[in-house]
Amino acid sequence: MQYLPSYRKMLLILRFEERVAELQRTGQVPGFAHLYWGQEAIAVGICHWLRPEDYVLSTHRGHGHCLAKGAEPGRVLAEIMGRSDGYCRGKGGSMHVAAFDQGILGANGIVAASLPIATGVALSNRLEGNGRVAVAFFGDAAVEEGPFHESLNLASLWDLPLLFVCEDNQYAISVTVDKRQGGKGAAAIAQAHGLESRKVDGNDVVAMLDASQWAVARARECSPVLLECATIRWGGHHSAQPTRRYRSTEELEATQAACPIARLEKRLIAEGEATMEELAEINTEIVAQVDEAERFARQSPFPKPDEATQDVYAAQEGGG
Ligand SMILES: Cc1ncc(C[n+]2csc(CCOP(=O)(O)OP(=O)(O)O)c2C)c(N)n1
Ligand SMILES: [Mg+2]
Repeated sequence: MQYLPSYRKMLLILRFEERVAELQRTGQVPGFAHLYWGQEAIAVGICHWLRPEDYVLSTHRGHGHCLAKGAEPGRVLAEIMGRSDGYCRGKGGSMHVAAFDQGILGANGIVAASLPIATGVALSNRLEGNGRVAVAFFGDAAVEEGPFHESLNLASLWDLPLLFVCEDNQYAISVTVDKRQGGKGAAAIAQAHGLESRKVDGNDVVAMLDASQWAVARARECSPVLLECATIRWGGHHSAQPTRRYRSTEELEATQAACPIARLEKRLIAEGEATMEELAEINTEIVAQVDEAERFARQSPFPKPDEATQDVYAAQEGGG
């Protein structure tokens, strides 16, 4: 298998997130953004095996899922910057990017919300017999929520074409998983609900591609599965949160060492799939792509005030 396409996608997500962090620092992004850097191998591994018409449901840390599924970087960045050329016309922002034409049914600020929504989508796919798969991405904290268990139970009971992807980065904001969960993690719980599951090194895109190929194929056969992907969150919970307050220097150094992109670079060079020069060229191309995305987003106007109640739920004439 050739890994350069996955390398490009992971690097695009990293360079994109670095740009979002910079734009947030300089006041170009309203509010905060929960960055996906460090977790790139998971979205890229899963989405590699998805068809354009398959669906993904995302989390508050959703930019990487959108880019891996095929969203245009310029339109994602415009959305994050609140501009009218964004996928949701600038009214969704970082935590609600949705691109229905790409099968991206939405990032989501509610922990564990992706699971029941994906379950409903998978039920509809099953009833229509359209052969589409739904993927629910969620963090380790979602495992502590009721909808996690309800969704796994229904997926198992109804044989849904559904893939659950737990991105276990060990943290819920600043609290580590060992202080929050008494069980053995998402993969073990999935088996208790009658689902097949596997644990994967989510920082190794080769392992992710392998496990994802199996998982997507099983889901397409209406045998729902769960992947528990071990990963590491690089930065703070969001772009403006200092992480040093609760993480030691050793832990932060280990974080950098686990970088999935650096790991793949070593492999590409060792196996002769690319040279250092070629990887540097790819980096230059990706930076140019992100520059273009930023140019596109910056030239896009903010939505007009008189459009404030258009394209949104729970808004009505006269407020309320
Ligand atoms: C139902 C619900 N409870 C609490 C919160 C507040 N909250 C936002 S993100 C977060 C932690 C999420 O951790 P995890 O699911 O592991 O995702 P990560 O941030 O690590 O990617 C919490 C508790 C929320 N948004 N929704
Ligand atoms: Mg987490």
